[in-house]
Amino acid sequence: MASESNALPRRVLVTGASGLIGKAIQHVVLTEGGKLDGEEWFFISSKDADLRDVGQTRAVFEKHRPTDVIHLAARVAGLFFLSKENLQFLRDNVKIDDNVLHTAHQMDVTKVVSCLSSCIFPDKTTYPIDETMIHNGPPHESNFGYAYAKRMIDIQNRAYFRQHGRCYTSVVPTNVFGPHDNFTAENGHVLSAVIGKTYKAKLEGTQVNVCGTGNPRRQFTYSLDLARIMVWVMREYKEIDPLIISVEEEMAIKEAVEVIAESLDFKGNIHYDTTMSDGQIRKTATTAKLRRYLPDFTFTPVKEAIKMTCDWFVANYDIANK
Ligand code: NAP
Ligand code: GFB
Repeated sequence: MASESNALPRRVLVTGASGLIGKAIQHVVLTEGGKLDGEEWFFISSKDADLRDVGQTRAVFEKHRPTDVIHLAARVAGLFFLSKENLQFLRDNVKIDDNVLHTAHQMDVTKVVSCLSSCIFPDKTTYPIDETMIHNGPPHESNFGYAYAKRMIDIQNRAYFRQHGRCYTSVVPTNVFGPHDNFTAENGHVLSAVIGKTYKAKLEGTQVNVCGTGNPRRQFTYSLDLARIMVWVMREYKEIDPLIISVEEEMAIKEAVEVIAESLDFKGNIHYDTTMSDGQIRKTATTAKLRRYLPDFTFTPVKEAIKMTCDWFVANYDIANK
């Protein structure tokens, strides 16, 4: 991915940098040599500032004086936790996003790249979904609080452009997984939660309980691939309109569970608890726009990426969020 790098020097602030995607961006920038001459990067978490608080947001921006922001900070969870606390996810994320975008504007930040999510897509829709369809009808009821908060980022970006000419934009990742994920059964996303549960079942000699039928299909995107593309977006993407970032292929949850069991060498029983929700059956997104920009980008094959994530989890069991 060639870079024009014509706007250097650049001071990039990454919010939410201690999370799954933030750690992947740190890896790409600091370990894979993704940092360009003339760039300085600052990685912050909630320990540096609670971005729900406008004063703390302002203080951390004043400290680092960014020219560009990759905004990842959010209250995030898998389906089951999100659906229990729609109000809290709505309120916290609306506050975080408003504080970050408005402080960025007040401090003359040139570019902000925020994260939407494929769970914000309309529930009743035609497939595949593209970037123009995000607001066409209500999202799935299970995560409406989180989804409406995320949709507001796109509305805010348009308003900052219309009123102030700002290039504040967003990406739409699908279901992301990788090292440093949240592997807890309580609020992890499906892959990380099932990795955590399967490894525990292996250690304890018990069965694995998977939620739902295993039939829903998801586009599972490896965090390192997403991070590589997000760094490109920060440098090169000039649109206000969102960009879907995802692998093209879909995988049934049941198939993913089998890949996890094989990767962790789990030979015990796998039970599907069909009394639990399946959530949205599918939310297939098209990657046509991404392909127009980056026709040659190669995603890590999903099975390989699941195996690498399992290996990371086992090797880092002591420090993993499980
Ligand atoms: P994550 O692992 O849960 O990390 C969340 C990050 O946000 C952490 O660094 C956390 O800091 C920070 N944070 C949370 N509340 C904060 C607050 N009040 N003030 C400051 N920082 C706060 O999330 P992720 O999976 O990396 O997601 C990053 C972004 O991608 C989010 O905007 C999410 O909506 C979006 N996204 C994620 C997925 C996915 O499948 N994971 C899919 C689509 C979009 P601490 O560690 O200090 O708490
Ligand atoms: O990753 P996930 O929680 O969220 O996956 P979504 C939920 C799907 O996986 C449902 C099944 O079909 C569940 O029945 N599943 C099976 C499990 N076992 C488990 C388990 O142990 N934990 C979890 N969590 N699911 C997400 C949003 O929707 O979309 C996220 O909730 C994010 O916040 C993401 O925006 C992109 O894929 O349904």
